[in-house]
Amino acid sequence: MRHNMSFDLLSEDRIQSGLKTKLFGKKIYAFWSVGSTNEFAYRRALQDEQEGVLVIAEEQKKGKGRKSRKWDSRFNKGLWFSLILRPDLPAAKAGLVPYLAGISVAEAVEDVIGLKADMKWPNDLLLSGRKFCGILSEVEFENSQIDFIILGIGINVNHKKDEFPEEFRDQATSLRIESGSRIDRAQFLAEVLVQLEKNYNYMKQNGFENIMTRWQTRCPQFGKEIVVIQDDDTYHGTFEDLDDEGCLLLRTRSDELIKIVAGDITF
Ligand code: BT5
Repeated sequence: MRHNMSFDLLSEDRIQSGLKTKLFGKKIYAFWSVGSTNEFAYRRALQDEQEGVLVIAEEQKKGKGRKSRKWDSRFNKGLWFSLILRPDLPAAKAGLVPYLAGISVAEAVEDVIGLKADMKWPNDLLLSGRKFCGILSEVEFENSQIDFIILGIGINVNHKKDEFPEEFRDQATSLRIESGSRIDRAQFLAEVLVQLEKNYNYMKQNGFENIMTRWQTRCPQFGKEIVVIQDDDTYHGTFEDLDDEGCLLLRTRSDELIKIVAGDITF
């Protein structure tokens, strides 16, 4: 199949010319097709690549979700990218970085498209109750400090409804479907990177508290009754809080407080 879409290719030049950041995206690896941007970035980071490097692809052949799930990353439709971060933070804080990423994407969506995205624990972003963005952060530790974090973000931008796989078509959406118009991905990426860099710098100065509060106010399930699945266990209770490592604290009906480290909320 021939692609006639040179007006909207995420080339390094095109991305670079729209950048408004000081650090994020100053060095770019832009691929037509790659296995996973997270995996490429991880390998580069192991070879001492510096903070702020952006790895992005038009298509991922093996886009990854959490727990060996797949992330559908079809050609030319979305933003599939990873950033190398090297925050000077203890290992215990690594789990908070995806929250920072989530609100950054939500704030970019609100600024550019005027739509208010909801957060779904742990790190999904929804519009009209459907997922348009997923975040996968992978961390390398050195003793009890973070050596680097690969922050992977997938955003469905210009998909039409029938461009999602049938198995999750009803649960997925794109910015185009929600806004009713096609979106310039390079411009939108520039906005996401601005918000990410702003929040990242803010966090370095002020810690995560305000960021976590902003996340909570965007999460409709916060403080409400939820069902959480962790491995083979299902828990019912109230989403009471997030702890200082990003774990979900669930108040069960028998008034126990359970800490959920990794799981999924079902509706
Ligand atoms: C995620 O996992 O949502 C994390 C996705 C991270 C993707 C980015 S893209 C750039 C970087 N490089 C990578 O290789 N990955 C990152 P999880 O919460 O486990 O959700 C995965 C589930 O979401 C799948 O099992 C599907 O049900 C659904 N899904 C897959 N692709 C989707 C898509 N494009 N849009 C909406 N839902 C999708």
